[in-house]
Amino acid sequence: MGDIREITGLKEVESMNAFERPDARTANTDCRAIPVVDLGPLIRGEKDAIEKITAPWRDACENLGFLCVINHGVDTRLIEDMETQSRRFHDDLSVDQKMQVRVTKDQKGFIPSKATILTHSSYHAHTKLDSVECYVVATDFPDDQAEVVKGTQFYGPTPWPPEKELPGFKDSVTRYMSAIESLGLSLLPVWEAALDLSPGYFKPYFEKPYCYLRIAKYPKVDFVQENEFGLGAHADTGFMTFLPPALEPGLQILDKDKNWFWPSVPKGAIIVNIGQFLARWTNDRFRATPHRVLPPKNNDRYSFACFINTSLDAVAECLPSCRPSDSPPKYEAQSYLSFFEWYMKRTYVHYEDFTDSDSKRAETPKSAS
Ligand SMILES: O=C(O)CCC(=O)C(=O)O
Ligand SMILES: [Fe+2]
Repeated sequence: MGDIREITGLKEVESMNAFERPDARTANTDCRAIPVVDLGPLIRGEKDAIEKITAPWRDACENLGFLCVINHGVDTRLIEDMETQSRRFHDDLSVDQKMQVRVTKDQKGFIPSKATILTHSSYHAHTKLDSVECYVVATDFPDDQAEVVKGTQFYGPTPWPPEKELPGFKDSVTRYMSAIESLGLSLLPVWEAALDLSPGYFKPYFEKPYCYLRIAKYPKVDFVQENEFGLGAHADTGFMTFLPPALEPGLQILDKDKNWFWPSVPKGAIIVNIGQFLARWTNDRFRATPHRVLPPKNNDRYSFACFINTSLDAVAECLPSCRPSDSPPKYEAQSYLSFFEWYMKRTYVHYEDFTDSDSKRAETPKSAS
């Protein structure tokens, strides 16, 4: 498959002496509105809701690959509370406490700063490790489920900080995640209609949705070099992502002409974008759009992207409405589990420490150098 990070845009500064280069945040990057879809009719259960939403949804997915939803039904207080919970996790716990819940082979838990780089990237300008630190919460499975008993990768439990260290944290985060999961599942009829699929087509693929939440902190940085990122350019992995815009700027999106821009989003909206698993399912009719985060200047930045995906064992084979008439589909049928595993091994340096049957915790993640 094509590398989603074949991205340029820094050439003009490459020839400059390091001391003459401007702060990367001051580069000539415009601010643009992204498509806005009103989910009010769907949330209110109006009869013609799907018809109203389908055309703008399809248009956004086939072009920018990013949109935002308003009147989405997620209580503002839940979003505000997640901001508080993110700060509590990152700022109230000590490094030792965070390392007690460090990331497991299942990609759940705390990932310290400078642990991430897309090691399969051909985007040579991005040579530094990302400054983001994050805590990942993901769907847990019953203890007696066969894969859990066997220790299959991604089926193990989320390591939570003890309740006495962060009272109410688990409860708040779980409540937020289930609100976003419900929103995602309520949108399945919209995805089906936008892809000309029969009603209910996606339902069996979402029997046990595998969802995860990245509770991230981007520390403020005085000066940002041109190949330095909070989170380097990437496209998300799964089906759909929900991201309430962070209070500090930082997110940039790559348009179809390979220009980066800062998205502007109405107050209260939630950003929605497409992951690579859905994009390959649609034979790239829907776009898994590269995006990145520049470190903030004035204040630390907190974000909580929630990824709503199919069941881990769901197999995506080019959708009937996306099959090319004159050639085979670009991608082989693949399960979400095997795609996710492929992606994670190439994204996190700590994955060198894990094998499928290895249930031990990672040691401190290695640096890439
Ligand atoms: O922090 C943000 O605004 C975006 C985060 C993101 O892209 C991700 O976690 O995949
Ligand atoms: Fe992302």
